[in-house]
Amino acid sequence: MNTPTRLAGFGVVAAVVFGIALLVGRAVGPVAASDADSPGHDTHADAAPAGDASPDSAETETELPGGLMTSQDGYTLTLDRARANPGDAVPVSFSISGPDGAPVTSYDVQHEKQLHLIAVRRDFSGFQHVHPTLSGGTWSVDLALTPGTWRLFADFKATDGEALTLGTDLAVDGSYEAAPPAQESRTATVDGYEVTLDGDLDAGADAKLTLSVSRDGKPVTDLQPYLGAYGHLVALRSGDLAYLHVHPDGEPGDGTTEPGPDVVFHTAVPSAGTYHLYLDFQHDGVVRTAAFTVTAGGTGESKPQEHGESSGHAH
Ligand SMILES: [Cu+2]
Repeated sequence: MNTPTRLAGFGVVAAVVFGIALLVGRAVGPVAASDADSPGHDTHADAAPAGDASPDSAETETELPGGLMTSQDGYTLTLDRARANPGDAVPVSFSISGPDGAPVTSYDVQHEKQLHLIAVRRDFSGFQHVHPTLSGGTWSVDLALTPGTWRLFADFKATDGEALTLGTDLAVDGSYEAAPPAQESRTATVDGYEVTLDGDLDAGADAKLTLSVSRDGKPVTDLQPYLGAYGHLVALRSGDLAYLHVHPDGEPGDGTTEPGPDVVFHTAVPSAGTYHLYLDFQHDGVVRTAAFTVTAGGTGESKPQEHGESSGHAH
């Protein structure tokens, strides 16, 4: 596929994860190219059905963020049961069928796992990032579920396919009160850790986000690798829960990447709007999640966040 080619041009390959997520922000490229009908630009020729000259059909395929669809490229995510009772450890199982209709049983390892499952209630409560176990084409895991509608994201790469993130809803019985709409929030406290987020999101533009971890007022400088990185960042767009999964600049053990307190990410969000960001990080053997809410402006908009303070970190 053309993914590697595009990423090479992007220049922040380290930030890109599981394939398509960040390409969303690159969508400007293909659109402009198709308008110009540049010779040698064969992406659309490959993607569009023969005889269909409409650029729209091809663009739709290449521009969608991850996680919005239950079925894509022949792969379909199906829950064994789309309804569950609430509980602290609710068994949830699902399968992913391939282009031949049969459950996929062979997956490539990405970031140390064959499949990453993200679960979040649709009002952005109860984020979980877990790793189900595979048995005969069925994935199983326990989730902590409160009443409400949950979105499940399966982030995987079937051995015969491209990296995909499929999404589906799980209805959890019981009455509940929806969480209030999130306000902009750039400081998170979890288990005595304080995590701050510095940097702005801009629709379609590369953004540098610096997350800094401290405990008891002291910077944490001995973060532990979790799934091959000092942090994993999931961004979900408010409204449709479009999914982006971002990994930080640098890797543990590469000789230059410090184990905190800063973890630096580069990402590009597909549109202006509000994004919920979840940082998974590991310290003292425990993985914790820090949650943020950030509003992305359109290109050229001014934002209240101060840039200057983070510029001293030479990463
Ligand atoms: Cu994972």
